Amino acid sequence: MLQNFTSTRSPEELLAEADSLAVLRFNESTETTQSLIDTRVELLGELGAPFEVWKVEDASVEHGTTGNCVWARTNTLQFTAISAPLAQGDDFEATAYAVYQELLSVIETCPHPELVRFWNYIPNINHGAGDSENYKRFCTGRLRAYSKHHLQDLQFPAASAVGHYGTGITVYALTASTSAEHHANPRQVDAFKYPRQYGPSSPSFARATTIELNEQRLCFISGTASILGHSSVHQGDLRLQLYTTNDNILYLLKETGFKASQIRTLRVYLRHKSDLEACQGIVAELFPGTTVLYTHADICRADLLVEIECFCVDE
Ligand code: 3EB
Repeated sequence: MLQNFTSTRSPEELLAEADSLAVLRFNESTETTQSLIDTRVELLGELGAPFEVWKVEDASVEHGTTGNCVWARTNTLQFTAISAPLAQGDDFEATAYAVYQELLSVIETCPHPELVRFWNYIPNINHGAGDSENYKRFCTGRLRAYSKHHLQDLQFPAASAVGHYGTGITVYALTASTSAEHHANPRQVDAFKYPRQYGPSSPSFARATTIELNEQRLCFISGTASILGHSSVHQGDLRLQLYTTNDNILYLLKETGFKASQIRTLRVYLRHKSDLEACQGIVAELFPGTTVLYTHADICRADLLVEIECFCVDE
């Protein structure tokens, strides 16, 4: 069974465990640890300095490096990560293209090439005006790389794309040997069909992706925000944005055949640190008893205050 949790043990110790598939570090750090994935996104709350861990109970994990990618795999799942430095003035489209091109090449030739879930962490995501906003440039580079690998709309996996205050782009991906099913949200326009006003290239992701693994179904709900149709709603109102986000997540649970009680972990990306307490209160009301990780991250649309992603297991 795939497990997702946080731990305050050292990354060396966590990575040394035979069944660790991925260990993720938050915040910017100058220490380098082989195989540790740096999100650079800042953690909020009183968790100390935890690491996020994905592990597969009783599996044996093989680790490797191919070019700039680090990967770890069991007999059914693979995590692959890549980071690229970005200096001021570097072109986000070119960097996104290079990162995705290399990542997709490694995935394509691995034993578990089915795209399930991608995470994108991008510095200064909202910098730049109009079509030159970093996120929009990123979307163009990502889409070009997907096209080069003959992947299009309905093959795009669940994803999150948020900003951080560190340096460099990090993308990491979960892929599988079994076929993945990608899902839409009936209340939202598919991201890959967003109209031109959101940028020259639409974002390449599905609202949710499910896989079946060892008779268990797993569901990855993408970063979900206060968007109805294709429009951001409730600008400036954290509470109403969270209610709409929650509704969107409930629709996605229904679409994918999951129940709210099957949500294992939530990750909340919050634009303003000062919203933390209010956000914690509302999230605790909406998702009672669920393990939540709060991070300080800019959302890819400048008018959104919060985005939430979920990992669910059917059992
Ligand atoms: C949205 O629904 C909000 O570009 O990979 C959410 C999840 C969002 C993933 C991505 C963007 C991405 O459009 C933004």
